[in-house]
Amino acid sequence: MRTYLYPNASEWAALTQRPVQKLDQLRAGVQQTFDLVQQRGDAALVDLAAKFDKAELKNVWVSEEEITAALPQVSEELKSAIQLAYNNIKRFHEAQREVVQPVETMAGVNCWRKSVAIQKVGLYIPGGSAPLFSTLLMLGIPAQIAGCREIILATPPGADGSVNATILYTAHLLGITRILKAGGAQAIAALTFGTETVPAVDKIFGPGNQYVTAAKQMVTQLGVAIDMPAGPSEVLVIADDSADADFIAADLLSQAEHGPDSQVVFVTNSEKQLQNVQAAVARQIAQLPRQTVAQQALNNSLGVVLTSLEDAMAFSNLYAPEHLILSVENPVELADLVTQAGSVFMGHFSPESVGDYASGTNHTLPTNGYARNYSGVSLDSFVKKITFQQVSREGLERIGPAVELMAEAEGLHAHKNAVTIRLRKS
Ligand code: HSO
Ligand code: ZN
Repeated sequence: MRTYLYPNASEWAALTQRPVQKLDQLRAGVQQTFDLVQQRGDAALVDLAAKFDKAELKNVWVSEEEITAALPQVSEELKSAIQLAYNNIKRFHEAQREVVQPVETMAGVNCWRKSVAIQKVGLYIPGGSAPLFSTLLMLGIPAQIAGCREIILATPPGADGSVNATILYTAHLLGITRILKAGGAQAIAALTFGTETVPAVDKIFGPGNQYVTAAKQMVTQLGVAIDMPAGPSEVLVIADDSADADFIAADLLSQAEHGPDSQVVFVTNSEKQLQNVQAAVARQIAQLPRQTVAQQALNNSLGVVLTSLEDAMAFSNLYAPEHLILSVENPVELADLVTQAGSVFMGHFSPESVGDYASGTNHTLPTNGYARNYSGVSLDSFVKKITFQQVSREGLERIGPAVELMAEAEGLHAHKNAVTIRLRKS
């Protein structure tokens, strides 16, 4: 952890800089994958699974038998933990439903807005060392509440051609039956262009490696929407002397273990607390199975001491972290000053892990400084908001002259005429 004692405000911008993502170099390779999938459809997916996942696939879709066989492989304890998370996430996202509110903007002129599900969505769940079935809950639950007509789950197969049993169990719980064995840029290609068996979708969600990230960026040029631009996962912890250094170290390490490029930032108003946290991190990391990954992330991480918690908050707002933990005596006061963060964890007993898994909030959040201008995934991410209006004859008489005048002033006479012609007829 690089440490900085009382850096000047003029130095903060440099300290809050993320490493630049080098996605441009990946584009040519991703484009080749796109071409293959576009030309050869499912056959290309089979070839690419052999090449990248070392899997021999007879069918790119998970069969019903595979799902049935997976269900008993998940322990009852894990099933009830998943159920608890499911209930909380569902509750929190259900509350995001918007009621239609008709507004009579003037007599006889009625306007309203209605949320309508995005019809076809693709959910990408990475495989590999940590199969994130929790991410499937975070994407599948709002998709289900929104009423998306088709939900396609794409996830890479293991070398034996199978999909992780807990991912299959979670999909089953969510009622998702279309599970595509495809990872990387080829999964994004299949969801974008469609194949003989894969429907092309309207929006693609979910995290992935840099190929997936580059591919998702590229398909936005082709009319497919994506959840948000992605970068490595990150946490910023603000703590004062009231915090327990062991708790903070655990929070920093929980983010560091995600990947070697994870971003971990610790900001405090106490030099003593910085030392305590560093010592606690050194103690705890030795016990972690993923210590090599966590250590790499920690090597690029940052510990900063500032003169006040207000300064710490200003530093955090500049960084715009994906996760912000306020491990301070009065988190409510400090939380009022948050202007840029994906999700905020307040007080000493709100570790990021609870939000990652089960409290109810969504863990698909803006990284890489995008918390400046993006929100995390929510029910809104799965709907379009369509506006409607209905104007009566009397309403048109009231509003029409203003429209005619404005249309004429813009030189758009056909616009004016669409009103005039109606008002002229009896
Ligand atoms: N912290 C991750 C989400 C996650 N954590 C999934 C554990 N599983 C999002 O930044
Ligand atoms: Zn996490």
